[in-house]
Amino acid sequence: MEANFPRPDAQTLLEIYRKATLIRRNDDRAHKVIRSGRMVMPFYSTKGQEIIPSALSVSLNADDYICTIYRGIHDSLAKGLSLKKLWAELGGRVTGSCKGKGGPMHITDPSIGIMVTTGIVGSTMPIANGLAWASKLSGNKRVTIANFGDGASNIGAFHEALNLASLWKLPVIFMCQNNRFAEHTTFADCTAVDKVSTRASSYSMPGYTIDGNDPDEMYGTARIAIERARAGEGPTLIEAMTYRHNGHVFGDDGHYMDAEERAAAIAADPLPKLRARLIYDGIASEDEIKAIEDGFERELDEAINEALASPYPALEEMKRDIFAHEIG
Ligand SMILES: Cc1ncc(C[n+]2csc(CCOP(=O)(O)OP(=O)(O)O)c2C)c(N)n1
Repeated sequence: MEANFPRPDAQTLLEIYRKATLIRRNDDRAHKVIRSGRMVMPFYSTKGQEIIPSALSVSLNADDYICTIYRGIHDSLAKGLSLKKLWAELGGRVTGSCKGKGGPMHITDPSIGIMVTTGIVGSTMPIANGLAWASKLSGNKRVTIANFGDGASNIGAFHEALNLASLWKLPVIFMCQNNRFAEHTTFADCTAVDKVSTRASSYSMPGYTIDGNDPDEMYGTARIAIERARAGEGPTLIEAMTYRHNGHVFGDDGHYMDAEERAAAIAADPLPKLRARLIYDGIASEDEIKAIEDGFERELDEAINEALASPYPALEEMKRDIFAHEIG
């Protein structure tokens, strides 16, 4: 990270830990719920990637926008999505964030700036440009985050979107979460450059490759990019290096992942490190941290039980919320 980038203060670090813990506990719980047979859903784990959205979103305003992908529950929770709306949506229930019509791969809650979750690889970037362009035209100073994976940086839409965002100085941040894998393919097997961030120079914007699991680096770089966007200076490409602990989707054992590399990444898990730092630096006591963790477990119990007790959407809902003008 550049030496002059800002660092998180004690309360911000605690907030980053709080968000990252919520995401981790939620991910662990989703695995348990699927295994128990209580819910059936496609599930793309974000285990290992929690610090990225947690350290980024502490610098976002409530009305800033994010666009994310199927592996994006961490982004949505960090932006403030309620566990109740999330779990109801995961279960396809009418009380979900999309009235149960989106499901796990399409979590959306515009009321808190979660504008889209998409399954089309590479599509967050042009959508984010559209939102950012609208912000620019209206002068509302909102910043848009386009989350995507390393694999998506090889899609044509990535290049088109970076070009246009730079040309029009759009208030957008291209947030590449480089977890080392596309579906089952390693980064090196499908990418012609060593670093995604080197592509930023082709489109005249700043590009950074940072340790996305380091809360200081992630916070500092995201804040600089957010301030640049808000000041009307244009987009930034951030490549946050991380590691996907699990396979691509629930049920994929990740046999194609190098076993040593995977074990090393899991051993370097950033969450216990941050937890120990908070205690060592006197930012929070063991008891306070335990209370946060236990609180999330209780919230999860409640959200899951409530979701399972909620009804599915009625048949009449099928044609609603599709077009700007309802067709009845
Ligand atoms: C346009 C398109 N092509 C292919 C796919 C199939 N597919 C789903 S996920 C995925 C891997 C994407 O990897 P990456 O962008 O690195 O994101 P990650 O899953 O690692 O977070 C692919 C190829 C798709 N959904 N959309």
